[in-house]
Amino acid sequence: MRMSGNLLKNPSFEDASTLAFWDRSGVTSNPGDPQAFEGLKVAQLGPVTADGAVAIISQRVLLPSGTQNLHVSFAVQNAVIDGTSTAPWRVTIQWLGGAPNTPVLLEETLVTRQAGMVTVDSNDWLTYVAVSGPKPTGAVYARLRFILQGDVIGATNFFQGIQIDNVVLTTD
Ligand SMILES: [Ca+2]
Repeated sequence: MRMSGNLLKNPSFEDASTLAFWDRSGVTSNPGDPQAFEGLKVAQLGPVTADGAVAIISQRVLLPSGTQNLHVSFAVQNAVIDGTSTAPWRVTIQWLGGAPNTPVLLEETLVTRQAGMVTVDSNDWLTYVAVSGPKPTGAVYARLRFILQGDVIGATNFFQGIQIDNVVLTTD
């Protein structure tokens, strides 16, 4: 099968409407950034300010016929908000059936924050590329999720936020 174009809408978060086409939960925003990875705006998750608090952006896409795997790439950097340590984050794919409110058939974690990831400069983006496992039988849609979660380990709060830009989701 020929590789698809980007399945995501508003993939660089440039739409004038805040995070258009992305579903959101928790503290999220769409700041302008003169040092955006691409264009002029980014998606920001957090800061999360409690143990277990989450900030999520996600987008559901219809899978093209013949989809076998999904490929995702994106850029990420720490959002320098309050100087505390950065919260863990992960990127997942949920494979969904075709019925309304269908249960998630399978959720895969494609990328997690690397221990010791430090991007404190305002133009210090890291880029990631990941490939899912095979599409489960019955999957019609997929949901790409960026999840930031506050954590407390001992006396240390991991409450910082992150910024995301230039997300590309394609089939093989
Ligand atoms: Ca952008």
